Amino acid sequence: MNELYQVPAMAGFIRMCDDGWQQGWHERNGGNLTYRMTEEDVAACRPYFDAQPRPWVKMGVQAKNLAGEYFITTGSGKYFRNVILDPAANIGIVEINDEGDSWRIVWGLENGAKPTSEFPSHFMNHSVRKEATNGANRVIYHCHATNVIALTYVLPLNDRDFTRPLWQSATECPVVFPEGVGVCPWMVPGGAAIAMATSEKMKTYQAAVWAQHGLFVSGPDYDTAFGLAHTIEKSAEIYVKVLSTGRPILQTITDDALRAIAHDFGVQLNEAFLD
Ligand code: 2HA
Ligand code: ZN
Repeated sequence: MNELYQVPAMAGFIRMCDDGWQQGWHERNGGNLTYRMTEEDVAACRPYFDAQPRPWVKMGVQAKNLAGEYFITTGSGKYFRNVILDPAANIGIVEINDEGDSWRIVWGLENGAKPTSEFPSHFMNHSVRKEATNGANRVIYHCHATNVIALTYVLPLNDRDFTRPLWQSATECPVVFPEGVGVCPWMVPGGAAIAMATSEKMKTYQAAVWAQHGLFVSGPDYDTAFGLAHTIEKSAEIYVKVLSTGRPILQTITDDALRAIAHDFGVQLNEAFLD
């Protein structure tokens, strides 16, 4: 089993869970992570799969472009804090059926554990991001990023009004998420409705904010996805600190400065979000 944990896809998954825990974004069982495996990842992990896969379970959502894929996923009710101590009990590998509407566990999630309660959201977002990135996207990550959540109480819950202060609060931001962030209103977690609302946003954005709940990000690999969440949360933290001083904002990054960053770094900023 130790060798399974050294397969890069597994090692990176376990490390990212621990990174998120250490950031303070995963109180109790908060947050979830899924990774769409490559054929090489599956081949490297297959020797460790259970002799008998567990039964198929319908998801309530369907994506034809994910038929036959394998995902590493955190477990429902499991704590990110514990993943590094006992991966097999807290995460697992699931296979998707030919219809793209059911999963079955092929490794891990021991003692009757199930994939994350947000698996339908992750699944729909994998489908949308796979399509939007010509197959490059592999990671979907949901965390309870403290300062992003705090801002959902004081900023208008629309994409433009949420993106602008984030772009203005850290100079890297327009380079890291030039299309901006999508914002979903408060919704009941775990169901098909939040899955559909989020995947609608993820057609345009790499990241979506869930009001009074957290952050949902995507990326081609663990570093990029975690880095995106980290960048958005850092910027939110700065803005929260600025607001917390209670002093008027005397200067910020101007729209022309944002355009200049985009020009020099060769990214296309979402012009609809600029004045
Ligand atoms: O896994 O964060 O959104 C617990 C959650 C649900
Ligand atoms: Zn959550």
